[in-house]
Amino acid sequence: LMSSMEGGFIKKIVYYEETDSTNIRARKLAEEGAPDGTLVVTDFQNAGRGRRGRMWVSPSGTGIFMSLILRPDILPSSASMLTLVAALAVYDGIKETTGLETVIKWPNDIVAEGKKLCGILTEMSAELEGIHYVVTGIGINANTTDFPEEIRATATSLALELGHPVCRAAVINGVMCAFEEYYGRYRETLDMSLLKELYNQKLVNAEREVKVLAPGGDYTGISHGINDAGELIVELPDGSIREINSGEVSV
Ligand code: BTX
Repeated sequence: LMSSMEGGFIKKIVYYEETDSTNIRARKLAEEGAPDGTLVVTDFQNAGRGRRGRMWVSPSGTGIFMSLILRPDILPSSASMLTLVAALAVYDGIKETTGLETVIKWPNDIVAEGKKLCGILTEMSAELEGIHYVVTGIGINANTTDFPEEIRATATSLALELGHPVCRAAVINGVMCAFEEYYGRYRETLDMSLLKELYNQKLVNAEREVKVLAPGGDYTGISHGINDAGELIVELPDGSIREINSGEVSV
């Protein structure tokens, strides 16, 4: 099923039985010249990573761990929007292949029943004038039913939500098909203007109180969804508006 994906938008699939992190592998392959549309997939990550040095629990035989190499002609400041494009693709791919309805938690989580089902990590190699490549890594808890103690209360999987295991290759295929479509729309404008409305519909934290964890101090406000640049629009209690960038803050 997965090899049948090669040829269109996905130029090449590189599969590892086990690796450190598909993001690390994808970066290495990109440095060696791997083309736009190379997808790196593994069954088991022994050093799966989240943002800011956090780790991503990546057990063998049950999860989806994949990283896509992209070479769009964009400024470094636009790369973080690819996380939002990927989130839409994961939402759609899961819906199409399993029927499960999920929500997006800006910027990089897919959530079901309030628990984390998927995380996305976008990294890039860039200069001020442009990027060399972007790697968008996606981790989906597919058939995992037993999580380590530290995330047991906050993590879930497709199998736990659906009550039965899923075919991981089918989910990967569904997510990549959706990614191709959304990435195409992103490239028309190089921002989120064509995808903003759809994204905001799926957003769990739209029109709700959010806590913003900012370097200068935490604050709360009402989220009004994303703007064209993919920033979260937050209205503070005094009525002032802040547009927050995913690189700077967490909600
Ligand atoms: P994040 O920093 O937003 O989330 C990391 C946090 O999520 C951890 O600190 C932990 O609390 C929790 N967590 C860890 N593992 C899981 C899990 N399996 N399910 C639910 N919650 C968990 C999110 O970072 C970005 C994760 C990207 C993962 C993909 S997998 C393919 C690619 N390769 C790689 O090393 N990373 C990406």
